[in-house]
Amino acid sequence: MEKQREMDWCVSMPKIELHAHLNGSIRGSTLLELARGLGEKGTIVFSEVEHAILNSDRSLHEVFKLFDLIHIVTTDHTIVTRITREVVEDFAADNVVYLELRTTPKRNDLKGMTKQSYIEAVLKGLSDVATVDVDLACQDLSTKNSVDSCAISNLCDGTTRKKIYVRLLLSIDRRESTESAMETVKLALAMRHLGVAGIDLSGNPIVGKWETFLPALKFAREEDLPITLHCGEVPNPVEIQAMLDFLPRRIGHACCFGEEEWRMLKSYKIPVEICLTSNIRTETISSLDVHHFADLYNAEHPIVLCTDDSGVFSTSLSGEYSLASSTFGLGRIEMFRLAQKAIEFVFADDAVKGELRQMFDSAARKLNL
Ligand code: 6MZ
Repeated sequence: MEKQREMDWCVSMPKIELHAHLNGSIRGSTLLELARGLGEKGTIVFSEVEHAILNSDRSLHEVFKLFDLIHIVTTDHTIVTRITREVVEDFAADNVVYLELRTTPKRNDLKGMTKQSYIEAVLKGLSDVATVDVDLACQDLSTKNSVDSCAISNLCDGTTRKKIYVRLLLSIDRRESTESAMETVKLALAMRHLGVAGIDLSGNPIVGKWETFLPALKFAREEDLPITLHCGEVPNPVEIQAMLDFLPRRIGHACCFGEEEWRMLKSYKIPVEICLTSNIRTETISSLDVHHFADLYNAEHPIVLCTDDSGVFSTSLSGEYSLASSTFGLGRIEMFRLAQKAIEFVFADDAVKGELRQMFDSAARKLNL
């Protein structure tokens, strides 16, 4: 009962999500429905896949096998559009007021999909959201572009309905080549006015080399495109140090840091996107009582709670706050302040930050904080 009350309170509070992978946030019911459809067509064996989807205890290795499966199921423009719409609606229903959604642009010649058309399908999904107003870099949406501008103009009509700011980060997958990573950065730059706000480096941490992605990441930096890196999901001191020395705007996870890496991180004050449930499920952290959240929180190091893959790990951002509260003894004011501090780490511009500050101030008054 008490637990449910705290969860309800976490839902009622405005929140900022900065580390959510689009395809990892897919609704479980949608994934099963799509997989069943492919089973009927004989593309996959549904009974085998069903087991992989429903089994919630997965090691990091198994999670990446599941992503391969999810990508088989989601290789269509219309499906990408549907998933995007549902994911944004789910975050909005959880009172997320600012969402940075990251996704890896995919090319699929069989479906006539290019990296650009993939992102256009994502943008179409944002314009299809019906339950909430989506703010997507409004000021420039009127400019003619390859996306149906009529379809998205209604997102910025200034109504007083519930609103969610959405920005996209384009992910470079660690399996990609230097050229492919560069293509993603160039695409992000070309689509900046459509709500693309930055670059992420993600994918299976035991695959690929930092040097492969460095030219594209350096180019992004030269062009003022903010960067976040998945860093230290597995022990790899050389790579972790190189990543920290690169001074990304944020990093994700930081699970396998040694003493020297903690020292560097703290001295550089790089904000960390923390995904508690994901870290436990993938066993990159053995248990919550040894999770680095506590140390970073007590050291007042910049951190933000995030979901990572809310569909794959059956969680929500409110669930992550509730978990942090029950594990680390955070009270309501502390949780609210933690959510509010994330405003300073978003990749959107100062105008959006200003509006988020006002939203949080007014929520604080309503919640009597
Ligand atoms: C590293 C992860 C991840 O891009 O198809 N991804 N990369 N560590 C994680 N921790 C568990 N969770 C998700 O979303 C799925 C992709 O996001 C990355 C992987 O590259 C995965 O294939 P998109 O929308």
